[in-house]
Amino acid sequence: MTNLSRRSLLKLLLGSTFASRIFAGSTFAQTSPAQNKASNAVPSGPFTLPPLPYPPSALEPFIDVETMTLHHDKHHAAYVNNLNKTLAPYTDLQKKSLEELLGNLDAVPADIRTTVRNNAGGHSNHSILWKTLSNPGKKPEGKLAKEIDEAFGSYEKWKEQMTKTAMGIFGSGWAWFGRGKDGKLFIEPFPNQDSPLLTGRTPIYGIDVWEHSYYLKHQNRRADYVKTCVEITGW
Ligand code: MN3
Repeated sequence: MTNLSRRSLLKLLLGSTFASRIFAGSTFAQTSPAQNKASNAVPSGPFTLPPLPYPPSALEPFIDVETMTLHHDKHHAAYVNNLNKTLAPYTDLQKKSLEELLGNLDAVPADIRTTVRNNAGGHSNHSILWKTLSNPGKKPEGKLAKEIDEAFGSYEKWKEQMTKTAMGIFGSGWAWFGRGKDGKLFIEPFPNQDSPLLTGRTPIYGIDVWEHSYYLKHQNRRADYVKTCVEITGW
């Protein structure tokens, strides 16, 4: 036998021993905990966390980098993960958009309805929030500016009403500015993670008054935070 063929034989033997060990169960013993882990793991879809459209420090000093990072990477991510986990057994519901899920909650099984309401709401609300902070301080223009003047008197009056509405919320919730099915603009308080989408309306801009959105920087001073939000809203 040549050296080469001996080496080949050795390789073959080692290979087959290795292969037989794999088939004898060591690989299965290794994969089953991994499989268990996979079944407990949060599904990666159908909903995904949108990246922040700017660096988390972009709104310093108004919104600090720690709050922005926690708010997006932990709180918003949790709504997305919980929604995916809840919808995992429901392939029909996974095909629906946030608008479709929230706009027709009666189509969602009763035992997961509140969870879907809270987490689809949380995902939708925060996705809109990050976008509305993209142009800090930029005033509304064109048609929307005109509509705001008509509906609220002026942009200053709009700010006052947003502030009053946000400050009037007891506990956690949102002040939403949006458009109704009739095309009319509104400002209204919403509890928890409720969205205007629940009643078929379109959310445009919201102030998140959950403590997680301001407590690190403003502690209990919700008024300071709300004032900041209204000033840094961009259009
Ligand atoms: Mn929040």
